[in-house]
Amino acid sequence: MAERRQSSAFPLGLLAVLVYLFLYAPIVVLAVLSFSASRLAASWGGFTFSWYVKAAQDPAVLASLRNSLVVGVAAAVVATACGTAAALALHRHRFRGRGVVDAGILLPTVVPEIVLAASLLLLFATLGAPLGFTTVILAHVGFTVSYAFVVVKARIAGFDRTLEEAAMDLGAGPIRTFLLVTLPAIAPAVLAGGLLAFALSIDDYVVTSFVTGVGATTLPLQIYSMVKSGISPEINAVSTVLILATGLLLVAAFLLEQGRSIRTAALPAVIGMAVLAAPFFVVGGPAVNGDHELNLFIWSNYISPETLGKFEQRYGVKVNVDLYDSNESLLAKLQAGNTAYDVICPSDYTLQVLIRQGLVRRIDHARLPHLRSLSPSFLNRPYDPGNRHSTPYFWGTTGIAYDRTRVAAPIDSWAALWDERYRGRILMLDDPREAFMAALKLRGHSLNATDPDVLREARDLLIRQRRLVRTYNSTNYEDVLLARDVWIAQGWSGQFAKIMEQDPDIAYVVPKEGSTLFIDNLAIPTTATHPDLAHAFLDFVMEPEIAAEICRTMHYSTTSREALPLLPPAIRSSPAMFPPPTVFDRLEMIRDLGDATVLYDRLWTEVKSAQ
Ligand code: N2P
Repeated sequence: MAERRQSSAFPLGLLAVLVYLFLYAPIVVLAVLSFSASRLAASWGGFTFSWYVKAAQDPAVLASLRNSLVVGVAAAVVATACGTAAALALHRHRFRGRGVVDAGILLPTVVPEIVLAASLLLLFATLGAPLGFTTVILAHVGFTVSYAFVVVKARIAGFDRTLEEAAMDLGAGPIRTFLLVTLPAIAPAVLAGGLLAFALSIDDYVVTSFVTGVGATTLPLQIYSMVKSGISPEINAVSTVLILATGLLLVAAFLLEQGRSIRTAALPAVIGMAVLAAPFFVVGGPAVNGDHELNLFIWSNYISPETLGKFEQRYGVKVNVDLYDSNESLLAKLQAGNTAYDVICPSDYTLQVLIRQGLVRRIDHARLPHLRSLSPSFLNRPYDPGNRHSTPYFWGTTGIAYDRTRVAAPIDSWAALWDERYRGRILMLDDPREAFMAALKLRGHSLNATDPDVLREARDLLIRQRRLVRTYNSTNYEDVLLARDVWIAQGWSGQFAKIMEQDPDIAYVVPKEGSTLFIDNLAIPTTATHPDLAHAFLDFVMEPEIAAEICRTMHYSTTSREALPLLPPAIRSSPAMFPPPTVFDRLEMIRDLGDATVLYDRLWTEVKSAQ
């Protein structure tokens, strides 16, 4: 019998080991790479500790870490207090419907996080609550309270109430009884609940991304925005610290739950907290000056920290940057309201929507002396006549970049993105209008088509293409091509122009069937809290030297006529950045399509969810 048990335990044990390996392999890889000296996030280049030092000195990382700690502690304290109170109340009072109340508290643990996030945002918008620290803390209390409740409830199930009665009989009032008898007995559970709530709060991305506002970026949001602006090993270091700290806090919570003493659990808890707080002691906290800040919401890969540093220096201010990768997310954020962005960067067709909905304010040309240095071809366009609401920032094209040594070069048609030979090696922008553009152009239609039959045909083409597509990516698509994860990619010109400087095997083409010309513009939201500084920023980036620097570092095409002579010849002659007139002839601009936008969204969802 004993023997049989042993033999059946073996494969089970092996299975358990494999499952653990599977679960922990990504974390181990991440942790190992965080010590790699190579600049590429996914390759080993010898041991170094420098990414940790760099992360600890990065003001954005420090600010977000501090925010995470403030939110985590506040949410944990409130959630644990509420969870404990609810657990005690349900333990003491028997009443009809108790089961329902009990289950009701657990609801947030089973509701999909995205639904919770959207409903919280809706609630705050209805109440007119400005998004920021308070809303993030309230939201975190909302989803952590159930966990605190469960942990405390499990513990007090075995709590002997006669102790309380004895204390009362001896003359102690309810408060004294609670403080001297009940609380000490359930303290380990309360602490465990608190630690769990804290760990969950520190880790959260989805809910936070919905309800946060300017200045309340937490560490997970910061990590994501670092991923968006190009993967660097610094992210590996930050992520490793985050995983280590939450892991230790969870161990402490687990020990307490198992009935271990508070002293035993103190060690992992204190180390976990210390790991999170360490960067503050190493380099001191970031300096923040609430009155002198500019909140910028801009496309990723659109401005460098160096350029922002120059603006900060000149005006003695701090620039907070949030990044996005689609016009749709910019629009969603602004339409939800209560954001405090001072400057945004919508594309032509999105600017048109924002103007119509009154979400951007009129700009004062008297405060924009450098407007004159821009090229007239980007001014006074139909989406913003007279530039009453915006200044053009960058322009570019959508096209295909590919590795000419691995595909049948030269490529000149959108059909290449449907070529079976490149199955699994194709990348498409994760963008409804741009993906549909490729399919529409391939069939000879306008990229602003609204005929449902034409759009359904394009949808079918895109569904057919799905199994050839390795990934949809609008963020760092150029890196994916540079690493040869794909050989052929749809994307926007600037980021491709950048990698073409590093890698002569990469070519860029605007397909013969035609493509998108975009003009992305700076505008000031109606809700901006620093409109003066926003004007200063708009003018700053139009100064010819600054405009040239932005163009040189980001490789998107400048709208400044006076910046052109200041550009190095390699950039001036880049066909991806400054295409010949023949290419212009086949470009079209995306227009806002009003009601038909809903159709695009629906069909795009069908493409993305097709099997
Ligand atoms: C920047 C993408 C360019 C924006 N990451 C295209 N409108």
